Amino acid sequence: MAKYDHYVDGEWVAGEGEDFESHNPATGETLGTFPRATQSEVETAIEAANDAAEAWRDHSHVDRAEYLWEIYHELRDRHEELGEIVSMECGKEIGEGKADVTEAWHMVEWAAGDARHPRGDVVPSEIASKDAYMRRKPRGVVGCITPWNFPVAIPFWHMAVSLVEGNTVVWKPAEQTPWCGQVIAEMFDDAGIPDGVFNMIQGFGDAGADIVDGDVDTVLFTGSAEVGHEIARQVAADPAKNASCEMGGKNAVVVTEEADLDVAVHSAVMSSFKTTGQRCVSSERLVVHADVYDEFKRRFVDLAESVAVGDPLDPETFMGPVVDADQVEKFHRYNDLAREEGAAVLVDRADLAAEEIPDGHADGHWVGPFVYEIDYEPDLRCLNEEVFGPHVALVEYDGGIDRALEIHNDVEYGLAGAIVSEDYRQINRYRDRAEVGLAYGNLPCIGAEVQLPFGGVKKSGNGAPSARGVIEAVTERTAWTLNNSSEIELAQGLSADITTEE
Ligand code: UN1
Repeated sequence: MAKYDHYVDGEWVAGEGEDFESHNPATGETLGTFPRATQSEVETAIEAANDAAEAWRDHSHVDRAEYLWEIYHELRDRHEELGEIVSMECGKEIGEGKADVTEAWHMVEWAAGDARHPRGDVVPSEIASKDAYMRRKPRGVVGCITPWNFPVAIPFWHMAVSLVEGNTVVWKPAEQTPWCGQVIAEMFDDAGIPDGVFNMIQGFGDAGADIVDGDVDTVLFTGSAEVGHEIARQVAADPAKNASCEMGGKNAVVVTEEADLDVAVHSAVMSSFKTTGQRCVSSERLVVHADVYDEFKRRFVDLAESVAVGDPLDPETFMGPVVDADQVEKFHRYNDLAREEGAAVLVDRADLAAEEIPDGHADGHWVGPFVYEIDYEPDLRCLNEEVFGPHVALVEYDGGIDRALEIHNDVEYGLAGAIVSEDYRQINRYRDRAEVGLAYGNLPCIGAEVQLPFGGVKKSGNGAPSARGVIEAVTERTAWTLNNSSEIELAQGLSADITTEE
């Protein structure tokens, strides 16, 4: 089995830390051995990125983007192969594994294409002889910490824009998906990116913390709320640094009495069970009007009973396994909690039946849908805390759209949500009042395109570390004013005369 390295300063570096293994969550099979970065290895990577920063920022945006176009083509050429690696390493079904790679090249295309678009603003001045502009400069070194559930797409959300804008990067892939990290690093190596501009170190949370503590200018983080809030707090204490963090959600789909139930059921199943509920935009709450509740429930339950859980490499599979044993344990813990809090269980495939587990996959992390109904009360933990699995509550409401919104917004998170309704007044009310960063009408609350600002409000994050949001995080603005006259004239009626004592 292959043993892989870190990629630092243009070299593959063996690393002196302990080794760790990557496992296939569907089979338990070991996929590769990786070095766990030590603090001094993280520091060396950050030093390389700092040393490379000056020369990299001297390239034009268009020249920097050329390296990314190379990667864009390699992502497309290796679509099938890399899609399978994603499926094998994080357990997503193959269609989603391939979509992860597609999302990655879309992001690279956006960032590299953006290199030829205007940047900054021309700002009018009060003084006719002055030209004023808003210009952007790279911040320097960007530390990127990415999750396992989009192991190819999200690294490119962070890194593609950071690099085109003239920053160098130090990246730590999730410890569950180091092989995807390895392949991405190979692509940067193939593209011939200058030494030190792109650095990848493998490791766990301690290595992530060393990036955050290290000599980096910006931290981009996508992952759990627990870790993200700690990073945001730590970075806020250092005025020289900034952080853009995207964390989880306790997302809801609202189905009103005016809903087309075909759209509602389809949207809810996609929102709750795609990626086995392991998207930060997955929906664990379905808030359904009393008039349509019984029919919606019957149809949703039927599908939850029958969605195909199985081998992620089989194109007939809808849901693969969850990523690891910790996720299985958390899922069961929250299912038990829901029961304790008074849930009436409607579908319990949590312990997947032995005959549903594909041959040769007994060591996989298998779970199936767990669906329950519960009377809404504000403080129920099962309606407030993110599980990150196919754990779904049906909550019935009575009254107008504002009652649905009250329930929808009554969580600390605010990432994604959807409304299903044929009534434009209800839809627009939801659009204006739903406390989320990504809102959908008559659609699932998953599947955002890369050119949208991806990020949430409230506990779900700040700064949206994708597309335009990344530009904000990884550049500094300069308000630049040039005088075209040999006289100095100031704005606000401020006198430019120098009076002397004579
Ligand atoms: C995530 O949920 O962790 O919007 C990222 C989507 C994807 C990205 C999801 N484009 O569903």
